Amino acid sequence: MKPISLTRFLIQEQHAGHINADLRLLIEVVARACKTISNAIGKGALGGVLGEAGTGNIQGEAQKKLDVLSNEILLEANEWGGHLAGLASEEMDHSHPIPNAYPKGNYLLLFDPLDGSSNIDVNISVGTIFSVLHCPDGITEPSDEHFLQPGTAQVCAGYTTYGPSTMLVLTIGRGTHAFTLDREQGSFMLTTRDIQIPADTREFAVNMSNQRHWETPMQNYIGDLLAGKQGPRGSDFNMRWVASMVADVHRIMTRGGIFSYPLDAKCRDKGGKLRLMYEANPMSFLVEQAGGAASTGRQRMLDVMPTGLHQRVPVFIGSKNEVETAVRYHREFD
Ligand code: AHM
Ligand code: MG
Repeated sequence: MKPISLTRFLIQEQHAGHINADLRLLIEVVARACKTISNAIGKGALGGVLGEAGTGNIQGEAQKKLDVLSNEILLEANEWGGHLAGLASEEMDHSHPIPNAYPKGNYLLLFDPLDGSSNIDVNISVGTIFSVLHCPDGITEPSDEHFLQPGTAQVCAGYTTYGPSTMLVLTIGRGTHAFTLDREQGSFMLTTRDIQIPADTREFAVNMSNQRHWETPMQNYIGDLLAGKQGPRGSDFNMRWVASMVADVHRIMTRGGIFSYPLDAKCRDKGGKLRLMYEANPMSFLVEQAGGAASTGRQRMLDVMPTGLHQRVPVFIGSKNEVETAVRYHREFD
């Protein structure tokens, strides 16, 4: 049977009363912006878009040309549609209220326009991650504080992975679904409905070069995985690390696994490496909706009460039983 398009999927969800017209439009606009980003990435060196932009973001990280371009594409596409009250991006210092010249809606959109940007110049998968919240009642010009809502408040989350094929993975809180971009038609087509992440796994993803900087429970957890069949876990575990969170989480969506970016001595002062609002929360919503779990190691990710727009957190995400095991190592140590 021919797969249905994202447009048709969203109209069906609207008719069933699961989303309203504004949220449908918002998702369509984000998906369209992701197609534009996909085209820019696909051109590679021919498009003149590789390399450094020569600027830095608020977190002191060097921006790539594609970081800046992807941010502009998402901003421009979403500003005038009338479905948003404001936007926030990993690449912008502060949130961006919709200018008064445009119609306004009731949603807030947050995004990491191009995640994994260290991989752009080497032609390895990168992605876009986004999260949608309600704008608090009575607020027409939201500021940073209005975005500080826990992950449980998300009404929608998704990512696009720009790999051998471009895929959009989406949740509106009713399962997690994957759409593949049909490049000839220019449409995202529903290719997996209701993704189910296996509860058990023998595959983990972590930057092992940080091992000496980790806390004791993380050292113990990974040490036991590496001990293999003879160790306390009684199994040989395999390791994969793309260094693009979107690609690593997409692999877990497809065949299970655990992804971790824990606290380490280098990122301890910042609270972790990955960002709660643009990376951890949307990915945690998607993974939970696919039967997986997500934690900081000490707390369910979606329950974390944010204190800053660019706040960072430790991340353990993926197959349910494996995430619970990693959390147990932390609980028993603390
Ligand atoms: P970015 O948003 O600046 O691209 O940073 C986030 C990325 C994640 O995609 C990835 O998991 C991690 O940083 C890679 O870190 P490392 O360079 O330590 O491997
Ligand atoms: Mg990122």
